[in-house]
Amino acid sequence: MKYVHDDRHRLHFPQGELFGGELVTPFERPSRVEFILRRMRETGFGELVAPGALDRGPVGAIHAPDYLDFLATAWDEWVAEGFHGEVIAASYPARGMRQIPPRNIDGKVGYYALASETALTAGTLAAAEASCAIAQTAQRLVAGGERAAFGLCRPPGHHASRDQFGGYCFLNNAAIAAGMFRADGVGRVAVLDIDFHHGNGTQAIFYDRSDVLFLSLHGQPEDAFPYFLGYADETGAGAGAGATVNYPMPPGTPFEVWGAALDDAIGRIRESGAEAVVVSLGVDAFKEDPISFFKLGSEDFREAGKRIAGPGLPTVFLLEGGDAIDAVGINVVNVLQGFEAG
Ligand code: SP5
Ligand code: ZN
Repeated sequence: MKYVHDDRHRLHFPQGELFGGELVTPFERPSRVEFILRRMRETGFGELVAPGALDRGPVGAIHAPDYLDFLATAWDEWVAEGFHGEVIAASYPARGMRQIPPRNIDGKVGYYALASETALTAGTLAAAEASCAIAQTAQRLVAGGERAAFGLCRPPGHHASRDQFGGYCFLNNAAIAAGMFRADGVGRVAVLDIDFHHGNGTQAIFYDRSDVLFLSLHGQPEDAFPYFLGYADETGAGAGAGATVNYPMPPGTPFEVWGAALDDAIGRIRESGAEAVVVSLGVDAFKEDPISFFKLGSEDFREAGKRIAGPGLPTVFLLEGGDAIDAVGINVVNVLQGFEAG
């Protein structure tokens, strides 16, 4: 399988993540990519491809112009305001308040943020655009006839909505890739999100559309980030009724239960008539992930990959979450190897 990567992800490495009232080194860090690359090389898996230039059209089809403008100007405005730290949201348009982006950058960040753990820095937009270009190149490989491709996207994307960043995400790579399949004339696309966290951004982007099916396996919102979306009764709206499927699961969920949800999701992809699949490939369902609570082992990821291959559809794998430990490389490559064996 071809895989797409380049080094520009390093431009995004905030010093701080707001966690338990402290600023800690972000869980989402550059070494995640190194662990995966090392494992790809160790196992001789696949063939490295460099990304092409970012195609801004498909980005603008998913994200709002004012949001893209915010991402482009936030750092400079923050510095001009006299702030010395990284861009972190502190004030939000909460219940009962007006949803109007203010002029002041401190307020504007709150308007365009969905959570405060994610800091934006000088290099963040460049890294997010490079990550998106990786996703686009992986999509192009598959649209061009490859059975599958893997994009080592960093920063990840599935929490980013049309006009909000957070959960370590800025541009929604999976949504942009799915939109590109549609623009290529693929009638129906499925986004299968197996990251431990609910793909709130992807869900919101496609919630009222029938042409992109969204299925997500995740920690239930009662207990897990992003907390405010991902319940089972969210099934789509309007033309999109029935095209969103959520599998929220409780702390301690083992592979037997998670795998049954995966089988159900795959069955729905088969029935939907989808002609391509985008997999939001987070491996934070792993039992040792520090911010998650499922109990998958490394071999379970291989089995998951095998099952994802079942429908025989062209498939783009895009990296989402999964912590920076050796196992992140093993688990990602296990999914991809399982897919190829499946
Ligand atoms: C892409 C991705 O995986 N984003 C995840 C963002 C999660 N950020 C907030 C994490 C809060 C975790 N709280 C865990 C408590 C652990 N005891
Ligand atoms: Zn995650």
